[in-house]
Amino acid sequence: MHRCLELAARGRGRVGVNPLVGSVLVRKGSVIAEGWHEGFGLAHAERALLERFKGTMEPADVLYVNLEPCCHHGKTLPCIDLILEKGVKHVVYGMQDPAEHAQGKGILTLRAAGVDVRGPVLPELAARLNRGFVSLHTQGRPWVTLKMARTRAGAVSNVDGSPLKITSREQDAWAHEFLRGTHDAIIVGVETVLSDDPQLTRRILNKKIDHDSYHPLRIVLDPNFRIPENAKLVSEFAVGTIVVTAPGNIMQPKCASLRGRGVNVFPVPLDGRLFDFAALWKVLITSSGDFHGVVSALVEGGRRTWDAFRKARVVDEEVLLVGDEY
Ligand code: AOF
Ligand code: ZN
Repeated sequence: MHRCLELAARGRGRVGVNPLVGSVLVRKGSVIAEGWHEGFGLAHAERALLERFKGTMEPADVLYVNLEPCCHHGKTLPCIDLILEKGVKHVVYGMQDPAEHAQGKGILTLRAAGVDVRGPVLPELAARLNRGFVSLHTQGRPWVTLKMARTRAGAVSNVDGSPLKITSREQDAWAHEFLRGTHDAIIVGVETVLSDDPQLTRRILNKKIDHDSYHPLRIVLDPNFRIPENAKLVSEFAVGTIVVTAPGNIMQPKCASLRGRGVNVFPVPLDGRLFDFAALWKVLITSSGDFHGVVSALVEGGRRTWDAFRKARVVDEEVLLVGDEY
């Protein structure tokens, strides 16, 4: 199951609103085939494995998968049909699928067909890996982590509001590797773009770590469409950046210009001076064009953005980095 979770994580940034799923086939204690869900709309993990496996299934072979196999017709055919067709007799799953079309139906159907199904195995780790997918199906919105940094004295910026370098190289390395690396998107308010002109990429701080493979999407909340056209997020790093703004701004020439560079500009109605959260989630969890939705977001600031998320009671986890000033 640990191997399933490792394989599953390879789908990060590719599966959109789908779960991260990995699967292994075990014979006499050894893994003889592997598969994982490689992208939105593509084969599920078990299907990827079973289609790739060219050997003959033996009665004692065990198929492991970190999410209950599906029995519904979605963008792909039900995995349980292929599991039965290939003659798999033993299945071990990590957790039940919280989606309405599942919730144990896959397990029951396999058992009814005579398959020995065991689980859940390591359900806490499985649910932690898929906390975004679980949040989508239980809370109707992405999992939200708030990231903050402050000095030991409590400052989050200089007295005049200008940015203050608070965290150490080691803390930055951790934030890039483990925080940015485990969320589908980073969210910032436009104030942060105006004051810091950030890149919001995962940078190689420790050359031994391969940060190149995965970069979360970058989302800027910009009600009044103040983002400068020369901001790094919409010039150097235009592809993979999403600017969310009030619907009235879509007619501005700047919108066409940003879209021409590959920036996604999404209109979301306001509720007072801020975005209507329900409308924001709807846009973020809906697939459109090359955007397949996000189920987890790391809110990196600034202060007003943190406050808005807290006030709306949509924060699942807060990470506080305490540093000296650098
Ligand atoms: C995945 N990958 O490996 C597994 C999934 O629209 P579809 O056909 O891609 O179905 C998506 C649903 O299938 C998803 O919500 C989840 O309930 C189930 N299992 N999905 O994308 C996988 N095993
Ligand atoms: Zn499936």
